Order: sequence, then structure tokens, then C-alpha cells
Amino acid sequence: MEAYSQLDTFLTQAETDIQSANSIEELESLRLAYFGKKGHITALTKLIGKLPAQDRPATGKKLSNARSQLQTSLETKSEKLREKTRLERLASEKVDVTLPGRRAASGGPHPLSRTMFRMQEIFSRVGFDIAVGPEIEDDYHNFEALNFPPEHPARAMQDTFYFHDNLLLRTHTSPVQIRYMANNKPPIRIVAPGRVYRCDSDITHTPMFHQLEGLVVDESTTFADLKGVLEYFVQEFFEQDLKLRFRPSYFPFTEPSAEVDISCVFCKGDGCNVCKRSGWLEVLGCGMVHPALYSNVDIDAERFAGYAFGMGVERFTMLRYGVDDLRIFFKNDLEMLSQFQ
Ligand code: 2U9
Repeated sequence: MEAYSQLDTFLTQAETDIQSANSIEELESLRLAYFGKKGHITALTKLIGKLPAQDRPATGKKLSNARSQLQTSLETKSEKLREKTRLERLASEKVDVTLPGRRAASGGPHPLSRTMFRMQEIFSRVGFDIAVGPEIEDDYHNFEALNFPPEHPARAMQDTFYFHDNLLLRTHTSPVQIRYMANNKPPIRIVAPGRVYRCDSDITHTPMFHQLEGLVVDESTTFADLKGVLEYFVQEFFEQDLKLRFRPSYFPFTEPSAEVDISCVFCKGDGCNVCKRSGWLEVLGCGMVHPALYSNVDIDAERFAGYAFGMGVERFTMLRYGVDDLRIFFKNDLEMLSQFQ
């Protein structure tokens, strides 16, 4: 029969088709085209019965050979394609172990916190304890005990947030030292870090800012001790050999009082924009504790003397990191903050 005489041509074409199949799916559709319900080989197999009896054995054998040849080819090709797919998957899933790792995003302390920790660490190295107190204070601890009498003009130096006559947001951390002196006997050696509040807001002032104040009260404490401690602190904080300059000043709670300049951390004193060509930066206030304060806390002013100092955490942070705008500390801009690692 015609269909059988073309079996060789069919086989040749089928071999070509099998070899050029590019996927398991393509191969499967070829298998169906040969061996499926309506497949060519299936059809030929069904036709065997219609051949003259003498032709059946030879044609049947030929067909059986063709069937096994195709099955072998399909099987071999199928293995090849599976191997190809496996290799492609391996290549696409390949891990380049030399690539740099992806770091897990992690938070960290705010730059102002970092500065406060750094300040506390330096002072604790030279024997200072850390003291803290409430941010909501009364007039007595924030002003009166610190030698700001009622109606004294010095109160106008600090614009205060009042809840009412007697309750306010502390304008400095000094009430912490008053409370500490009231509850502890000398020798006293503390720093008080924390938030303070003043009704003031412009480019260089925020209504909330941070201070760190220090207090030492002991027998025979002198201004020279104060100078030594501040020189050590400034050197350690900025990791630079900086000069200190003490200028006479006034605070109600210290006498004598001084403002302290350091040689400019940017130009080393040569004069630049930051120090306004002066070579100096004002960074601290300090003085000997005013004897009037001791009577409020039951310390013998004849026997003890003390020194105190105060500094702004924002100012020190700006100088250390070269930041020229105070407001970035309060914006919670993560992109900005994540640079202070
Ligand atoms: C007690 C006695 C004395 C703390 C002091 C200063 C000088 C001072 C300013 C620095 C920059 C505040 O943040 S700032 O604006 N501080 O100049 N502070 S002496 O004196 C005290 C504190 C407590 C019982």
C-alpha cells in the first residue's frame, strides 16, 4: 500500500523533526503526531489488517522497526533536552560568591545621641558620674536655687515655656545639679546631659535642644582644675591639639564666670568662614559655683568650693561632623541621618 511505501521518507523526515526539536513540549507534540490516537504510526498499525495476508509479516516487521527507531530517537532526544534544560537552569541559578554581600539595613543612634554618649564617655574616664533629672521643673530648681531672684533681669536671658507660674520646661540642665547637691554630700563630680527648652526658634535656635553640664564640688577645688578638665575634654572630643581661651563673662550661678573659645577646628586658628576669620569658636561656659548656691543645698561654703560648666550638644555635633545647619537634626530625614554612622 502507498502509505507503507513512503514509510522510509516519513522516517527520514521524522528523524529530522525530532533532532531539530527545541523543547520537551515540541518533542511531545511530535510523539503525539506519531504515536497519539490520530498519530501516523498508530494509523499505519491499524491499517495492517487491511493488507493482503502475505504482505502483513514483512510490513508488520518494518512498521515495528520504525516504531522502535522513533521511540529510541524520541527517548534520546528527550534526555538531551532535559539535560539542556538542567544546564540552563544551573547557569541561570548560578551564585557568584565573589559578589559583595547585601547588608541588612540597620538603624543607629541619632548624631546628637552619639555626641552625648561620646561626651559622657570622656567625662566618665576622668571620674564623673552621670546625673539626670526631670524635664518639667519648678521655678525653685530652674531659677531661684540657681541665684536667679524673682524679677531678676537674668531670668529674661532665657525665654521660658511655662505651664503656670511655678511649673515650666527646664531651660538648662542646672536643676539636675541642684537636686544632686541637695541629695548628696561632697565630693561631687557629675555631668548632667539632657533635653532643655527655650521659647526661641530661628536658623540657629530650636525650641528644644541638648546640653551637657558638669559640676565638681570638693575641698580646695580651683579654677585651674576646671581648666585642666576642659582642656582634656576638648582634646579628646575633637581628637586635635586645640588651644582654649577663657574670656570673663557673667552667669548668676557662677562667680567668676568665663566663656571658653577653642581654636577653630576647621582652620586651626588661621581664620576661615566658620570662625568668621577670628580663628576662635565659642563652645562652652563655665565658672566657680557661686557661694550663694550652697546655702540652698546645705553645703558649707567655707569648707567646699566647686566649678561648673555647660555646653551645647548641637554645637559640638555640628563642629565635629562639619554640619552647618542645626535644623537637620530635627527633621528625621533618614537619608541625612544615615550618613552619621
Ligand atoms: C549649678 C551650678 C553651676 C552650669 C554652667 C554655663 C556656664 C554655660 C551654656 C553653654 C552653651 C548653656 O547650652 S548653652 O547655651 N552654659 O555657659 N553653664 S556654667 O553652671 C552651673 C550649673 C549648676 C548648680
